[in-house]
Amino acid sequence: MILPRLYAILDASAHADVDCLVAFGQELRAAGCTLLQYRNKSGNARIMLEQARELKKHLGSAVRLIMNDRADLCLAAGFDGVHVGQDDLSPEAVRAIIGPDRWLGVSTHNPEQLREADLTSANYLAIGPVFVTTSKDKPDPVVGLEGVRRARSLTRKPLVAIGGITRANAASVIEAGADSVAVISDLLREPRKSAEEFFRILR
Ligand code: 3NM
Repeated sequence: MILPRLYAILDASAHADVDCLVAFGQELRAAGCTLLQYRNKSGNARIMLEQARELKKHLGSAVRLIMNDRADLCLAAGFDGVHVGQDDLSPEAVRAIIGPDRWLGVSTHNPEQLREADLTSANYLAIGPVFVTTSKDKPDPVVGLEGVRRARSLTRKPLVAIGGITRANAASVIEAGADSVAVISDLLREPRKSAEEFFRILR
């Protein structure tokens, strides 16, 4: 499995309504994004499913869609994978729900969590926050580029770096050993232009 250099995250809280969310995803797709995660921390499952189905309808043929946290909503919306954190269902519990073929990603924030996640059937691991982020409530301590290097040394699975990653620092994150950068904020203002620049910088 090969991850694209840019893993765009569509955070529902950053968009006024589902039409804006879909339009944002379409801009990212136009820029060449092939991997998108839908994230909605509001916890309203009904709204999440509605939004996810719209994303699937408009983007699903061209883009791999990953559901944050919720294996049930991944299946209900016909998504391609699930991304879980340390407080969600365990990787193996998710795997039992989504089956062998959908992608499973696991967030980690330190070497112990990374080692543990490496032993699971996760298809890729995430490490973060690499830098200071304002997009996550109660983020774990910043791991820095050193944390990315350390993570790289501890797993052979594809590695996603997340947290405070921008066009200005993305090359250093890939240089430190990440296969892909996951981004919320630095795509928001001009998604198409920004994503194109990420791809140019990370080629
Ligand atoms: N997870 P931005 S940091 C969703 O450390 C998320 O696991 C993190 O947003 C982790 O690109 C983060 O705006 C926020 O910093 C990423």
